[in-house]
Amino acid sequence: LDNGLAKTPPMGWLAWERFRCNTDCKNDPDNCISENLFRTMADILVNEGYARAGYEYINVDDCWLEKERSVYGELVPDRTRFPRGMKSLSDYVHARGLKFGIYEDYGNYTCAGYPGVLGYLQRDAETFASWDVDYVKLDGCYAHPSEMDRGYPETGRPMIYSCSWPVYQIYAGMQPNFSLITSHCNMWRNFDDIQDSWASVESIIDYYGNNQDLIVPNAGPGHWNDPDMLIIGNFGLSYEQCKTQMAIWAILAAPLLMSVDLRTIKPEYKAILQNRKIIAVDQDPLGIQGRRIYKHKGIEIWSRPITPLFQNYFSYAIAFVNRRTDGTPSDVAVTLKELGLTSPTGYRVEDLYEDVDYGVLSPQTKIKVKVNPSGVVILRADVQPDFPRRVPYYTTPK
Ligand code: A2G
Repeated sequence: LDNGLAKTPPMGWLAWERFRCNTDCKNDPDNCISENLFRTMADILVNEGYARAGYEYINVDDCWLEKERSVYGELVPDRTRFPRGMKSLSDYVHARGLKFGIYEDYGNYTCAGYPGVLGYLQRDAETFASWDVDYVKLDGCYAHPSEMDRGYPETGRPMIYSCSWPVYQIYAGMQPNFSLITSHCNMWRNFDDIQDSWASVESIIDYYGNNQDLIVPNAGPGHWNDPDMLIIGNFGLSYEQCKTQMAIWAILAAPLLMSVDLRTIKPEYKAILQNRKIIAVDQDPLGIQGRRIYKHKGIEIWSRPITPLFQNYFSYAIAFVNRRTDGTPSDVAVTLKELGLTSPTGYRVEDLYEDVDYGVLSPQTKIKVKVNPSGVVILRADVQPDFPRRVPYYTTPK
């Protein structure tokens, strides 16, 4: 969607995977979907370095509404859990220099059974604009997949549109119309909801790899494929698996929406989420989504073209993933040329998790990495300018 937003994939925090539809503020006040939860997460984004690393959006998901619209037909946030209302929460988020996102559904009901926008599309869009909403996720439960392509109405307020409908169209056996989707949406879901397990993350990685010829060309500045939230720091992934999710999401040019309890996250997981070098890959201004370029006997190699360019040669982020189940680290040895890195000027290669600088390597150089089970090694290879090999462009005045 060409609305000037999401020039790079949106980054922020989204409630759903970790906090779900917990509405029990009586027995579980600290974890229920309430204004306090979002205020707390907004504070932590700012106070604990996430905002400085690029995480900007505080996003509400399902279960924020009253079960009925007002007698005037307006959406009403749950009165006990959001007593100050959504404008007040939005103001709180904005006062911290962050942006505010909300969730609704194209159909009669949201997936969790709260009022959907059907019949109220324009009106609800205006309501969100009046609350200074910056981001709307529009889900597709209880809606007709064929009618979702109309997109979301304009309100005059620029908002990111996160569209769930491609995945509902795929579930309904339709082939999504990606030219409509890229023109109506800043980001969209292609596949199943992420769950807190490695099996779920693997299934997403496989989906994006197996369908990359259809998926990859649709990504670019303003319009991104969304493989769903980062679940780093929760319960289901090991440390290695968390590193893999972060690396592959960066290769996929994915929105980085953390769904984790930032109050209790352990420092090593926070470090993954705040890894500046990997975030820079995700946020690369060219916005070219990467691909799986090798898959054999449980070893995968993923590659993404990034800046800087030199002449017609890109720089690259390269991720090696070990999906073997034999439980020992695997060595992978490959020349840069075999990875498609052919600039005769060479590449400066560094590891983005470990502090390893390989120096400047020629395309013929073989690099060897050791990849832990269900883990990743992610490298960055910056193409070198060739001026030392050319006649200098400067001359010494005589
Ligand atoms: O509703 C759907 O399952 C959403 N999935 C999920 O992300 C979450 O919002 C949930 C809330 O009830 C898609 O948007 C594809």
